Amino acid sequence: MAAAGSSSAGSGTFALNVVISATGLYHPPERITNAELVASFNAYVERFNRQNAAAIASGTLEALQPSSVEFIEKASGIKNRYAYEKRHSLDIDYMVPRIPERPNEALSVQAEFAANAGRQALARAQRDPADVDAIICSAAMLQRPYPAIGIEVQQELGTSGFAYDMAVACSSATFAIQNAYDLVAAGHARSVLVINPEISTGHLNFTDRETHFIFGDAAVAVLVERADIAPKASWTILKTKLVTKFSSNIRNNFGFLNRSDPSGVGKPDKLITQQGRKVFREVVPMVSEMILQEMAELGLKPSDMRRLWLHQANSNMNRLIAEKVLGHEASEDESPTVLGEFGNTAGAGSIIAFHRHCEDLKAGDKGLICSFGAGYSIGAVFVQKNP
Ligand code: CO8
Repeated sequence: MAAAGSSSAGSGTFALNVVISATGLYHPPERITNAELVASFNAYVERFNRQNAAAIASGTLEALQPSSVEFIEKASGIKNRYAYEKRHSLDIDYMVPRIPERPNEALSVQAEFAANAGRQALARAQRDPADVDAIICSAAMLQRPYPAIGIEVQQELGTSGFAYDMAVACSSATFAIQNAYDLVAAGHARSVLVINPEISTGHLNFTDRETHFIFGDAAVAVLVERADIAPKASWTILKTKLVTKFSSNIRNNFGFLNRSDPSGVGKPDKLITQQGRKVFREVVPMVSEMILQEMAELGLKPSDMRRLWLHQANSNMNRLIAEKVLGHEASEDESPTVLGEFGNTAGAGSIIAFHRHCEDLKAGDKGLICSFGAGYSIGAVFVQKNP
């Protein structure tokens, strides 16, 4: 089975033969509201400033500034986020989720997280796990380098063939969807389960005013299949496009070489750091121009785009991008947000928006799943609803 149509670097325009059969979503039960998060952060700040009052008064140390619910909601649109472990994340003596290590014989935390979403996607697609040929487990951060989390999920779900891990920050899911498409189009697999388990709170700095409110935890799964074998060929993939451009404006220096310089171990740069304002300014034009260019290649006018399922980092960012793409201010129906409930779930955000807001579309309706984030990385997946 070969893909038809044109193809340029990072891009594919396809014959109508590879589909998204179903999606799955899992989030942990515990939720943190902005009020709870800010109360914890401000208690931490108050104690830090009190304990360091002399140094602050002498000018050798800068006082920490408090956070505020009003700022968070206005600047980002985030109201809540799900968290793998809430109590220690908010306890000012820890400010880190406590997730006990498990023995090697037990299912690992991230594999369990991934399997929950994967199982749901398989059930919704009416797909027997044994008929899945590959799993791609793609996430901003992976719990360990090897053995691949994806291979553990393969064993847990009972899928066939092979599995591997990959990581492209907030574009982890869309990049993996293109990989899955390529596997199917090249004939290496007929059915590929893409899973994106994001335990973002594990690498979030709960003591950093700039970022403490941004991230939440969720896992999503997308079943990509050959149309002719899919019991539920829900969405045809019309086109994908991947773009990257190097930037350190969103960066995490955690890695296997850290122990080679003990002076850096445990420093804040080993968690996520970002220049949010710069990211906002640089990414909005990159994303909107890329989408418009890809729409032109597909011969799609703004009025042909029924819905945009955009990356969920910031509601103001999405409003600007959607307006540039559609030519008018987008309604919640045209560009739904899930930030209020989930916060930024890294790679999972655009898929959560799709999962939650796709059932009402009609056969023939076209839409775009689009992620953007660290790298920079942008991943676009144009889809069309099937009867
Ligand atoms: N409470 C109150 N005030 C605050 C706070 C706070 N928490 N934080 C900052 N302020 C203040 C600042 O000090 C500043 O004050 P002043 O004007 O006096 O200097 C003022 O508020 C404005 O600050 P900013 O300019 O920083 O505020 P913005 O309006 O730019 O909003 C955002 C900040 C919300 C971060 C915004 O810039 C944003 O969302 N940018 C885009 C970020 C983005 O898209 N990132 C990409 C996605 S992330 C990704 O790809 C990473 C993947 C890896 C996952 C990692 C999981 C952990």
